[in-house]
Order: sequence, then structure tokens, then C-alpha cells
Amino acid sequence: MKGRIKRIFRNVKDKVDIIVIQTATEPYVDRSFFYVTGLTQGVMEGSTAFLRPDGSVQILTSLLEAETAKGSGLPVAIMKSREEREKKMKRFLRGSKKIGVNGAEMTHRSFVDIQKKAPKAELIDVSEAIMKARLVKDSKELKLLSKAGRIASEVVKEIIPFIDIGVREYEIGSELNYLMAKKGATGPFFDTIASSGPNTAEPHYSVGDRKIKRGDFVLLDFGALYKKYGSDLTRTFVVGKATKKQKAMYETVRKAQMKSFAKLKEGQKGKVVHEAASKYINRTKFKGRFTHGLGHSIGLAAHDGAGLGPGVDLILKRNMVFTIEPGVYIPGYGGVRIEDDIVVKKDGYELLTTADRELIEI
Ligand SMILES: [Mn+2]
Repeated sequence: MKGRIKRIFRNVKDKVDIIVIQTATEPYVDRSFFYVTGLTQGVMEGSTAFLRPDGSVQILTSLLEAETAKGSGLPVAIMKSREEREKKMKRFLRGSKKIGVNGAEMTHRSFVDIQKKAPKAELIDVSEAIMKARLVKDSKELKLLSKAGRIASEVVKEIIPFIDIGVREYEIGSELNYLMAKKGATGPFFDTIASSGPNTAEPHYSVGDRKIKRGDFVLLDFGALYKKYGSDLTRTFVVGKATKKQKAMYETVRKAQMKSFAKLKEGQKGKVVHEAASKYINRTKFKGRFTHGLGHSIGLAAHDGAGLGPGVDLILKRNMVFTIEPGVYIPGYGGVRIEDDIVVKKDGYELLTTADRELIEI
């Protein structure tokens, strides 16, 4: 993990002597803890990682997570009591005048705790430097992301026979989660969306008890969590024969996605990739119906630090990983979204999700 740590320190403008990553209790567990330790297991509640500019990392954790933490191959100090924790924290922080902390992902309580252990030190928020490092994936991360993408892609094929008239949305949602787990996923990466009919017009719907009807759009947005990394994939189907309008909506979104794909390359502006899809959609009769940003970075989190949207000045770098997910939504009628995960490459992109993108009539 030396490379990751050094990269973070290089990104810090205001030099710091040490960076401290402290996790609270679930769900307030700082995912950067897994980034800096390379751990792909455990919850690591109440644990602390001390990072040094030379790339070294010291972990401080409880007995509960000690064995898991040792899996990182890094030095692990164990705290058996509050007093022992205090003593060890102070020891690891001794001599540090400027302490970097991850303001974006830590709790205020952790901040106060670190300050108390080093009262004379100045705490500096280095979360931007951490996120900048996390945006560009290394080969180990790309392997995990690619496995997560593969699991979700395979599940698309297997869920189709399950979608039928009379089946409820939550049954499809739970089946998706089950199929992912059966293929080795640790769990769903985020709350699975299985919407149908008019519900497909709500981009952030989850699942409900509506029964599938003939003629419905069925929209599935889900992703596999695999060793802390995840995928994010959306496919929209039509139950029965698609109408002209449904076909037109689908084709508009599919082409919009291709327009964005074509813009992907190292050095490209994020907003140009978004605009390729939005401008295309706005030239069709579905003008104004694409109501969200084109995509977001994925990694340890489903919204991993950056988005591809209209006002985003982000410049794409090689090995950044984003979702590309244009959509068209008509309230009261339905929506179509197609979402894939891509890795930015020098002259283009590589797909991490490979499920068929042609319209499927079930
Ligand atoms: Mn997404």
C-alpha cells in the first residue's frame, strides 16, 4: 500500500507530518481505512490508521478485529482498554505538529478525540488529497472492480426468466441480491432498485410491492459488492411487446450512452462526456427528460468522490472508473436508464460491465 500512501502525501498542499484515519461505528466507517490498509475484510469499527510520508502505516485496533487487521501484513497494535488506547494513540502521534485527517469521512467525535491526544498539534483536513488518490485506481483495485462488474453482468442473464406478470418488485430485488451472493458477492453494493411501470420514472426508487403487468417497463439498478469494491449496473426491459414509444425511449437512451462512450479518453473534461448524452437527448422528443448527471466514480463507495455532470470541471485520468448512465423519465408513465461501468484509458475506455444493451422484450 506504500504507493497509495505516498500518493496521498504528494497530493497534500499544506505539508503534514502524519495522516490519521479513524473509523467510528457502522455506518460511519471511513472507507479510506480500507484504501490505506488494503484490507478487504472486516468492519474495523473504532480503529485508527497512522500514515507516514515514507508510505508506512501503523494500525491500532481492538481485539475483536485484530486477526482481520493482521491480514493486511501491516504492524497492528491492539488496545484492550481505554487507557491502553489513549497511551498508544499518544505514542503514535508524538512529535507530529501537523496532523492530516479525513474531514469528509470522519465523525466530529473522532476529530475531537485526535485533537485531545495531541493538544498542541494542528489538525488539517486532507480529504481532498485522499479522494484525489482514490479516484485513480491501481491494478489491485481494478481487479476487484472488474470482478464486481462481472458478477452483476452475469446476473442480468439469470434474472430475466424470473421477471413475469404478477411477480412483485421486491421479489425481483431479493432475487437479484441472492443471485449476486451466489456468485461470490459479499452483498449488494447499495440498495437494489427493482421498479416497474410508472415507478421506473423515479430514478432513486428502491423496491415496492407493485406486481408486474404486461406492457411494463422493468428497471433494475443493482451492483455487487466484492471485497469492499462494487459495481453499478442498470438495465431496463419491457414485459411483452414494446410499444413504439417504449422503443423510441429505449433507443434514445442507448444512443445517448454510446455518444458518451465515444467521448471517453484520458484528458477529457467530465462535462463534455455528460453533454454528449444530454445534448443528444435534448435533440429528440424526450428533450428535458434526462434529469440527472451522467455518472459517478465508483470504487470503495458507490459515489466515490466525483461525478460526471453538467457543471463538473473534472479532467479524466487513466484508470478512473465511472458509471455512464443516461436516462429518460416521464412521470406517471415510466423511465428508461442504461448504466455501465467503465475504466478511462489513454485513447478510450474499457467496459467492466458487459451485459447486453439491446432492448429485451420479456
Ligand atoms: Mn449509478
